Amino acid sequence: MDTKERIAWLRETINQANEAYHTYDNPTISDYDYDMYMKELVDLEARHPELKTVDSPTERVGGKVLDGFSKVTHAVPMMSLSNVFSEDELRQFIGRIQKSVGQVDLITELKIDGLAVSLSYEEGLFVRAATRGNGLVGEDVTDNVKTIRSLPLRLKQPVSITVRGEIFMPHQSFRKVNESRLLEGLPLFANPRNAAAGTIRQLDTNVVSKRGLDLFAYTIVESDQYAHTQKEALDVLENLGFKVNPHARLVSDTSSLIDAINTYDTLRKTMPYDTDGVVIKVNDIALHETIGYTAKSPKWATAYKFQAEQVKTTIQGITFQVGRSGVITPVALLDPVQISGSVVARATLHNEDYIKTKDIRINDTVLVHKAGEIIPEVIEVIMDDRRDQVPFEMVDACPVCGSLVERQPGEADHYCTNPECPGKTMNLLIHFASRQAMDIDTLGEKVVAVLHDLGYLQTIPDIYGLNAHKEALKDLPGFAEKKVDKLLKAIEDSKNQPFEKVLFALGIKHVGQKVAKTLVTHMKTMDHLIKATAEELALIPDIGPMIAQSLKDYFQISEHIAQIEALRAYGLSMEDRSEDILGETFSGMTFVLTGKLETMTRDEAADAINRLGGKVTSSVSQKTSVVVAGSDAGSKLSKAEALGVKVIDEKEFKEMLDDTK
Ligand code: 1X8
Repeated sequence: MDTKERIAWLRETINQANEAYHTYDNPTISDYDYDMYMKELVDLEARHPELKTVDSPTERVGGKVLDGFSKVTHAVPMMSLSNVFSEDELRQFIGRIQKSVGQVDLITELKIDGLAVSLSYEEGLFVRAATRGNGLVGEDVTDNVKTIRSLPLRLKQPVSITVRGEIFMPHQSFRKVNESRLLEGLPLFANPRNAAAGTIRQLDTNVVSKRGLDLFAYTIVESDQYAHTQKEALDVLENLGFKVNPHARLVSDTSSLIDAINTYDTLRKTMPYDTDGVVIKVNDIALHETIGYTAKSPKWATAYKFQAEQVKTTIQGITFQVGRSGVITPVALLDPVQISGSVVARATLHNEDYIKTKDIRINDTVLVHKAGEIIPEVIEVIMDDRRDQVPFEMVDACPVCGSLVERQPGEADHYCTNPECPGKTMNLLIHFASRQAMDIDTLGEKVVAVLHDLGYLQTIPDIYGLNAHKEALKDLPGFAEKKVDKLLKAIEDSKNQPFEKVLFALGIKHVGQKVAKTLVTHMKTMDHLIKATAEELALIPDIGPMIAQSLKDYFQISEHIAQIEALRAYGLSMEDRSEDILGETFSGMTFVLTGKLETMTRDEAADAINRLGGKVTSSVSQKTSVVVAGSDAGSKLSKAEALGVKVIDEKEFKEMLDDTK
């Protein structure tokens, strides 16, 4: 097999595996084989760019950073659906249709709770995806939609066709996304629909590729050219290679329609994705024009909306939690109720604005639901039940230490202003010792509270000074000798945790596990990290300006630096020892990478420079030591030449690296 044939074989094999897995839930090859084939194809395409095609499965992995989204005018407007909320309204809808065209068959389909997209194909090749926008003009989200594995990049017939469907985030992906956001200290997505919409508006296609979005196709635009009925249109979509929801049903009278809706309402509770109703359409496509349209929606279709599971309860009190960064979060204490399968007794009230906007008060009767099946949330107050409740006031003193509470302009959260607030400190100490951080097994919430109250633990470094109080600790009630020995041993063992764990354990705002790992990979040592400018930090992939600023703010505080030095003195790791630093050959040198490199990515080149003690910056100045210019280098190269900065090509750069081996 020559390279061209091998590439064709790999594409075919990966595409078939993709379709089997993502469209039919029926895997045909192992994840391992899939990854190996994909890697081989990526490598081959990198070496033979002339053999790359727009429908290659490697197009799905992302790798593009977009500047924004351009506007797209829909050739056929994307209409919305009218809604009905009761059996009565449903009968009226059917009555109007029968008046217009007589007795007809209807088709029912699940209404997927995501965001609608329009997908265009030319001669079978996927060319564009656009959001609904205002129905007439949407946004071009082609690069992001390409990463959705169940979307066919090439149809099974070379047709030029526009298809509409719904992008959604399955529950499993939603849980994973929020779990990792929790660890990163990022705000959680309230529900899968927001998560899907937020993801589609991401500028980094790599991020989109990893979020686990999915897509059901449900409409062919100008479908009369392909089918006589909507049922046939769904079959056409499936035969072209789209993922089509399997729960469509034909009904021919109102009572079987109502039966169908009730079946869907039971079914949806076990579905692995959110649905918010049933779409009901006239099956015969030729009748659509006859029945017609309003300005906004077709008269031959409607959406029957399900009631979300909302439960009535009362707010018995509002309490305030102090997080490790000092954020004060109001939490409603509820009369416990069962919602979507579990007992709920607390619901976050987010912040002052949330409470004020909804005018939530203690003793109010409220409706509570689980946002995205997970996070209990107060939706609204039942005002008819309100008696003489007093309006909510945000606390002006920290509920733990009594210090002043402050809200910065432009922020929704209140913070405790006391840097030594025990609430903050205790949560920070608990976080530091937690399993994902330093993993000091026996230093849990209760032990921290006791040792903190007795004055043994005020700051993080105090943990490592505890062995000096060994005898005193053994005399404390509930601290038998064995327990103290175990605690001190766990503390001693934690000194072996790698730098990335130490960095995460410090509890810096926005520095979760993943961010800590990325920072360590790129900066290597605590000293580099402390000295890095916000610009240098923001050059690291996945590190945005918000994280960069948070790091700068943290290191600005002298107590934080003193703590880090104390921890270093106790023997904690402040540098990456995973891949030994190869040397100091590039120490003191500043590099700028420009243009396209052939044998390595820019990230890999930057890594190699960092590992040899050098720095990489984005712009050329007098201070730049060397510019590495790949092919198509632009203004940075001209600037280097103008300033007389040394310029080398990729080959010379490789030789420099080889010399250090
Ligand atoms: C919206 C949706 C439709 C369907 C499913 N889910 C939706 N969110 C469907 O037809 N199966 S149709 C539609 C619309 O026309 N706005």
